[in-house]
This record gives sequence, structure tokens and C-alpha cells, in this order.
Amino acid sequence: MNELLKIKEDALSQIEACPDLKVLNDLRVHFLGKKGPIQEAMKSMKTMAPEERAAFGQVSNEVKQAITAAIDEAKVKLEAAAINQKLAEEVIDITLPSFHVHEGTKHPLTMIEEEMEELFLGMGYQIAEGPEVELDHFNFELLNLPKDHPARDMQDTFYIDENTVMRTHTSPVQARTLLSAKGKGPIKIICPGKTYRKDDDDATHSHQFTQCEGLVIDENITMADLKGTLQVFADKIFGEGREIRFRPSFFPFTEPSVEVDISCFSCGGKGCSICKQTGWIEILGAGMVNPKVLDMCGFDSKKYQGFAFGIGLERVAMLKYGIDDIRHFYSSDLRFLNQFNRKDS
Ligand code: 2U9
Repeated sequence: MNELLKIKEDALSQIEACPDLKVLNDLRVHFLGKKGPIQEAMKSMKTMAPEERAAFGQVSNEVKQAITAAIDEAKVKLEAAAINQKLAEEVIDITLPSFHVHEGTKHPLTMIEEEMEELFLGMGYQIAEGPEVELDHFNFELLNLPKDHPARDMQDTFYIDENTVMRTHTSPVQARTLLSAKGKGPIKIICPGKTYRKDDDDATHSHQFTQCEGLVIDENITMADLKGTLQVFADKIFGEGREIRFRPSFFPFTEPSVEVDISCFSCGGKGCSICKQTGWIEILGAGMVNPKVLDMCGFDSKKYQGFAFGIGLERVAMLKYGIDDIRHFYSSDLRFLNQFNRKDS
């Protein structure tokens, strides 16, 4: 009996001093488990007289109950203490200032591209896209640039293999669109996208650059339609009141072909450093679609005419935002990119 009471005393004092739930569980296993001191003490029951055994059994049950109750009580306290400690450790000071979240911004070329898309979608155009790795057939042949054509030298080309190139312009997208229309107009598309030429990179050249070409095919399309369309473009992108002028030029895919200038948006035509004192800024190339190209792309050139234009988006962005080096667009330099953090764009 004394042994049992000693076990109880020992257990209760250890439970009271128990520092955490893990130790408490160890105590439970020790005192109430099959190999614990109570079970050990109960082995002596075998040799006891029946009355003594009954009394011993009752006391051992009371000791077990007392230890179980003490453990349950300690468990509740220790659990509460553990939660309180966790809460204290995780306390958040809501008065502290928050971290500044650095938001990404639109790339200036994306801004120009989206501005162009919005403008031309508003005039009823659709946006067409195509592969950047392109067959020679679509990039050159269908655009009136056969293999021996000297004008191929105008476009230094990255060849993947004999028949495959990195597209040198987005014109193959138009050729593909014409072919899938199977000779039936009208067609009004713009084709923005990446293009590649084997140039040495410098302030005005980049081996990878961005074009937005446009194509309109219908019956009775004239150069006046081209000029009106480009006037809307000039006003929207460079500000109301721009004048435009055509100068004769040559592209194999258009005939006649023109270089298009706009009156200088900086000096209004008087002459300044931006327009090199001429009052005019060359902005894009354009022309009436060469009937040969129409025929090769499955359109009857006696019935249909069309105009096309090609714009280098880096040039537009450089002029519009006063950027002096095309390589800035591809440097990923945050000092450059963060200047375009406009909330309205
Ligand atoms: C088809 C028919 C005609 C696309 C055209 C230009 C004129 C042009 C340059 C501008 C600056 C390229 O980025 S740049 O160097 N492009 O001047 N592009 S007409 O004419 C086409 C295209 C497809 C079927």
C-alpha cells in the first residue's frame, strides 16, 4: 500500500513539474503503462490474502485514477500554454509599414504595339499572327523575292537550313492569310511581331526587332485609301495635325512603293535636331500590293487591289519617347524600363 502511495506522490509531483506535452506523454506511458511501477506493485497481489487483495486493488485503481486525472488536467494547461506561446511568437504588429510591392510595367514596345492594335481594330482590321521560324517560300518566294533576286540582299537573313529562315519581316503572315482566304476578299489585317535580320547591333540596328505590317485587299482600293489610313495613324500616334508625304521607293512586294514621312511632331515642320532640320521624319514604307504577289497568293489581280505598309515599332517608340539607342529595348535595364511606369497605360 505504502508503495502505491509513494508511486502516486512521485507521479503527481513529476506531473506538476512537467514542462511540456512531450514529457507529459512520457510520464503517462511510464506510470500507467503495462511495464509501469503500479503494474509492478500489483504483481505482489498474487501472494495476498483475498481481503488484502481487494483493498490493494481498490487503492491501485484510485492511484491510477488520480494519476490519470492529474495528467488530463496538466494536459489542458500545457496545451493552453503551448497555444499562447505560439500566438506570442507569431504576433503581428499591424502598425508596421508594409513592404513595397514592385509591380512590373509595360515594355515601351508593348505600349506602342497595343496603341497600334487599338487604332486598327477600331478601323475594322483583324490581328493576324504567324511563325517566327518561317519557310523561304512564305518569307521570300510569295513576296516576289525569288532565290536569285538581288533585293534579297536588302534583308540579311538568318538561315535555319536551305528552306527555313528566321522571318525577316512579318509579310509572310499576310501571304499566309491571303492563301487561306482562297482568293476571296475583302481582307483587312495588321501583323505585329518579332522579326530578325543579320545586322550588327548598334544604336539604330538590332538583329531582332519588331514590325507591324498592314494589308488591305478589296475591289477598287487606291493609293488615296492608303494615304487616308496613314494620316489617321500619324495623328493618333504622333498627335493631331501631322502632315504626311510620299516619296517614291522600291519594294519587290509593292508597286508603286513609297517611303512615308510625317511632318516633325517636335518643331511642327520648321526644322530641329529631331528632324535633322528638314521638317520631316521618315516613319514607314508602303505601297500598292504588287499584282504578281496577289496572283501568287491566289487572288485575281484584275479584280482585287490592295495596299500594304510596314512600320518598325522600335523606330516609332524611339521617336515618340526620345530614346537614343535601340539596344535599350533589349537590355532589361530597370533604369530604362521604370521610366515607362505610367499609370494611364
Ligand atoms: C504582302 C504584300 C505586301 C509590306 C510592306 C513595307 C512596305 C516596308 C519596312 C518598314 C520599316 C520594313 O521594319 S522595316 O524595316 N517595310 O517598308 N512593308 S510594304 O508589304 C506587303 C506585305 C505582304 C502579301
